[in-house]
Amino acid sequence: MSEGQGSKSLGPGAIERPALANETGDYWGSDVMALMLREIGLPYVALNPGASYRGLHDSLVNLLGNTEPQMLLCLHEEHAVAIAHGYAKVTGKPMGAIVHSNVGLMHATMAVFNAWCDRVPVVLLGATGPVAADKRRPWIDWIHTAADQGALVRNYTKWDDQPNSVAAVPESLLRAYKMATTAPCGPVYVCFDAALQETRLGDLPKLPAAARFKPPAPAAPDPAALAAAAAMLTAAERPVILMGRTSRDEGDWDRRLKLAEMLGAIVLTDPKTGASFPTRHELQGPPAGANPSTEACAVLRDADVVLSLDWVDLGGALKTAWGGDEVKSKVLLTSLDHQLHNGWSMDYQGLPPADIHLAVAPDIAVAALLPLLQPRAPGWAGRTEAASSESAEDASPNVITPVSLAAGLRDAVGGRATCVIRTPLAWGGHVWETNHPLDLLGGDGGGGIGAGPGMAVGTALALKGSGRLPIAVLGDGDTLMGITALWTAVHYRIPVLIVVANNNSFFNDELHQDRMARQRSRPVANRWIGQRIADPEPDLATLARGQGATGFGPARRADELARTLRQAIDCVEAGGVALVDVRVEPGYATDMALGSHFTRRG
Ligand SMILES: Cc1ncc(C[n+]2csc(CCOP(=O)(O)OP(=O)(O)O)c2C)c(N)n1
Ligand SMILES: [Mg+2]
Repeated sequence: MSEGQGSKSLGPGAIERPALANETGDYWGSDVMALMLREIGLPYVALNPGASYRGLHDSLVNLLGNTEPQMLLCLHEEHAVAIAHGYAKVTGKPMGAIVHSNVGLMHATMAVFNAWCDRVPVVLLGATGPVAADKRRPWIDWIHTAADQGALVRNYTKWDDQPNSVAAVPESLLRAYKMATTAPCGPVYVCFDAALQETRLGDLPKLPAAARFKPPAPAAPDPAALAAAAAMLTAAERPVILMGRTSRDEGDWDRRLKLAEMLGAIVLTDPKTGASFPTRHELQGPPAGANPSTEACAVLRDADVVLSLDWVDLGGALKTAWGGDEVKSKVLLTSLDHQLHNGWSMDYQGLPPADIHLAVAPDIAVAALLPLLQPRAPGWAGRTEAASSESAEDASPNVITPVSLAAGLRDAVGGRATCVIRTPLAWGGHVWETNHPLDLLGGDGGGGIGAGPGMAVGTALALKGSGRLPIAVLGDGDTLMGITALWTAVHYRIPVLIVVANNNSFFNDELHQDRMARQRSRPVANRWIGQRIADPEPDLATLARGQGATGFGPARRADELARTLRQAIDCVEAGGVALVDVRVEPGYATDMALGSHFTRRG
C-alpha cells in the first residue's frame, strides 16, 4: 500500500515487553507454532487468553519476546476477529486472531462470518484438548475439548485444520496463510491440540521458509474471453460499470477511472464495498444503496452493456431493475467469487446471467481490458445528473439528522485525509464523498451488528502513523454491543475517532415493525416497543471513559456537534481514543433495509 500501513510495531508504550529467559536449548511443540507464525509474517495476533493455548501463549511471550507477532489483548473474542477484519480491509493482508477452545471460538463466530462475507483474509488460531483423553485434567479439559472444533466455523472459512503432530504444524500454517491470501480471500482456522503444544521437543526441528509457499500470482483472463469482452465494451452505446469488491490500491483506482472515462460509462458504486470511484465524478451515477435505488435501477435498465466488477448481488440488482423480466442488457461479469460458494450460506447471492464471465479478480480484469480499448466520445454518460449530495435535506440547527451529522463531520475534518469505516445504516449512497480508495472502507460484509467498534480499532491499527485519520461512524446499537473493543485501542495507543449516530434505538428494526404494522393495519405507534434503547439511556461517553478513552457528548445541536467534533479530532491527533455521542433524529437518508426514502419517526 502507498501509505505505510501495517507497521510491525506500535511504538513506545504500546508493547508489553517480557523479560526473556536465557536460551535453554530446550524447545516445546508450541515453539514451532510460534516460530511459524513469525515465519508466515503475521504482524499481530489479537487474542483473548485461555488454558487451551497456554503453551503457545508462553512461546509467543517467552520465546519470541511478544514481537512479530505482537499480542493485542481483547476483552471479547468477537473483537479479536473484528480487529483482524478491519486491519485486512486497509492492508489487504491478514493478521492473526487467537481464541480459546470451543467457547472462545463460539464467541468469535459472528465476526468470522462477517470476514467471510467481506472476503478478507484472517488467520484464526485456536486450540482444543488435550485430544488424548488420558492427558486431560478433570472436568475443564473435558468440556473444552471438541472432536471436530473446526466444524463451528467450517461453513464460513476457506479451510480449517488440526495438525496431529508437531511436525505437521509448519505445513498447516503455510497452507493456512496461502489459502487466506489467495483471491478470493477469506478467513481460515487452525486448531492446535493442547498436548502437542506442551510436548517437549528438546532440539528445534528445521523449519521451512515461507518464501517458497507464497500465494500464486493472480490468474490472467482467458485471451478469447478477454477479446470478446473488449469487443462487447467497444460496441456498447450505453455502458454501465458496477463497482463492487475492488481493491484499496491507488493504481487500481486510477485504472478504474480510466476505464470509465474511455468507455464514457455511467458508474454505480456501493457503499457496502467501500470507495471505488470518485463520488463527484461526472460519470458517477445515482446512489445505488444496498437494495438498488429506483434511479439506479433505471440506469441499469437503460444500459446495453453492464460490466460488473464483482458487484455484491449482481443477480439481485438486475432482477430488481428488470422487475423479473428477462435482462436485455448484455452482462460482462468479472469475479472469482464463485470459487468460494458452498451449500450452507447463501452469501453467494442471486445467480446473475453473464454473457461473458472473466474469472479473475475485478481489478485484474480492468488492467487487462484497458490496452484493448480506444477512448470514445462521452456518449450517454452526459445524460445523467452528476451525483447529488444527499445533505440537502432540512438543516435545522436544533436537530441533528444522520445526514446533517455527515455534513458536520465533513466540516470538522476539513482538508484532513480520513478513512471512514462502516458508516451508519442511515447513510445512503453518496452521503460521504470519496476521492481515494481509503476514504471509505465499507461495511462488515455479513451484516453482523456489534462488529463496528472492533473493526474501527483494526482499521486504526493499520492506519497508525499513516497520517490518515481513522473515523468510525457507528449506530448506538452496534456501539453498545462492541464497546469494550475500545479498551484495546487505548491500551495499545491506537488513535481512533468513534462517532456514534445515537438514535437511542435499534432503529433499523423499528422500520421493520412499522412496515409490519402498516401491512396488517395495526398500530404503527407501537413500533418502538422492544426496539428503543431508553429508560435508561446508556451513557456512551461514560462507557468510553470507563475504558480509558475520552468520551464526548451527548451533542444534540449543530453547534454542539461542531465544537465536540473539533475537540475529539484534537484528542485523536494527539494520540487518543475518542468517542463522540451524537444524538440524531431517528430517520434514514436512504432506507437501505426497506428500499424507501427518508423516513422519520412520527
Ligand atoms: C448480531 C445482529 N443482531 C441483530 C441484527 C438485526 N439488526 C440489524 S440493524 C439493527 C439495528 C442496529 O442498531 P444501531 O446500530 O443503533 O443502528 P440504527 O438502525 O439505529 O441506525 C439490528 C438489531 C443484526 N443484523 N446483527
Ligand atoms: Mg440506533
